[in-house]
Amino acid sequence: MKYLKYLFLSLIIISIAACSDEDPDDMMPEPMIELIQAAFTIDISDSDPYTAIFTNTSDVSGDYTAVWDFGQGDGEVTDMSDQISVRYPEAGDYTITLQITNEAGTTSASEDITVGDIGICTDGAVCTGLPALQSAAPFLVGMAVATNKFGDQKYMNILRRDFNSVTAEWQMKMNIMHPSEGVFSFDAADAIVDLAEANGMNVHGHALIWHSATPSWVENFSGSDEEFETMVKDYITTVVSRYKGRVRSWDVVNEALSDDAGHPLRESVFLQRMGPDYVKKCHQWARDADPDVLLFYNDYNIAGVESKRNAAFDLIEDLGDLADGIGAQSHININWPSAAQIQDLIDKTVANDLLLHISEIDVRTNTEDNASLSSLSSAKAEAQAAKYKEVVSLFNAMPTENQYAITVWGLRDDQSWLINFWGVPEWPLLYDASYQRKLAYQGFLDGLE
Ligand code: 9MR
Repeated sequence: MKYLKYLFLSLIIISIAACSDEDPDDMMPEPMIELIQAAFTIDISDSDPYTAIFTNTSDVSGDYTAVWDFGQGDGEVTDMSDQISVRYPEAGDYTITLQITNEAGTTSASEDITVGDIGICTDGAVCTGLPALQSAAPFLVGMAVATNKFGDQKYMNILRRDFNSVTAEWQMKMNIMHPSEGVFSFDAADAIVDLAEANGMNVHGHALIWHSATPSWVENFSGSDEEFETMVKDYITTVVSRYKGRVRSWDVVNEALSDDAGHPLRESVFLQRMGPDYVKKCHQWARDADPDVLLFYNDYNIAGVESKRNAAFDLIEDLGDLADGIGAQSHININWPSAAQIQDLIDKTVANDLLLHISEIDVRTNTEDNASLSSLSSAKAEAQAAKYKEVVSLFNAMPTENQYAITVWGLRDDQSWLINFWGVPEWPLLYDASYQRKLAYQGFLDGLE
């Protein structure tokens, strides 16, 4: 018994000694449970601009629960999925909260969204409360469209909401509609005209003849000049007749003038094969095919370069009754052209009893300091809004009977042709890459006041 007592005491002493050598961490019976910080991201569905997709990005492990409040007054919902889609059909402001709970406690994250009349905006700046362009403007407001975007619901919602006229950005040009001899391809053009018709939109046809969109079989036409002319006549007659009564207006020969001194007709296969009267002939064939269609002469730098403006009005004067209007493309920038130059274009349009189509407007910002901007600064965004406002306001003030339309050359900044063309970042349009309305949109509206 006495020995047992000593043995027991010795064991206690040994175990105390052993414990005191141990790392204190190893003494914890179980690993510590840490709080999980709740986090989530919001995306807007590509197929439905009123549906938000919430992705739970909390760094979860072990046992936890995820409880959402989607801000629609439906209370809390426990949902452990990684991604949840929720539809917000009603306009308004919503706060979405995610709570993550584990043994260590609860954390939460919240984000606000605004639902406007074109769907969900994740940035409330200028995305709601603004009227649609087409309801604010007393003239047609056009958009350059392409069928490859027709599956994008957000694009379509904005198109239908803001615009009441369309121009095909490339799908109604000769290289697309007459790709090889004897072959016509109207699928895309038909889809554009059908869309416009289904939505009560005007269609501006662009462009019957353009040196930059001439198919190679036409460039290298193997027949005689006479056969060439017959082919062009057939082409124009076929296209204009096909869309008779559905396409309200056509650019007949796009950019016929060169930029050489005096702006003579540009060297092209049409000038070479058909002679200096070729523009007039093309207008005549278009007029014969549809006597009611409006015929435009469309070119760039019409406002900004005085000599070209004058040359364009001279060319139109030569066309007499075969021209109804002038298309000033308006690929402009925040500093150019000046209000006085635009006003001169307007005055000459009115003096010549023509319609004016601001036919392809986009406003560059990244034109100074070697295109050093890598994002749109607020100063440039404001300058851009001011330029849109100036153009719209001058156009709006001209006699109604001389206004045809203002057409914007693309919907979203990142879809603009200018980015590839100049090879530098640019943000020339009214909507940013996330379909948020920019200050430029507000500038357009301000021009209507
Ligand atoms: O923006 C258009 C671009 O997507 C096309 O690839 C290109 C060729 O069809 O045409 C661009 O639009 C031009 C318009 O038809 C005429 N004026 C200049 C425009 C920019 O190049």
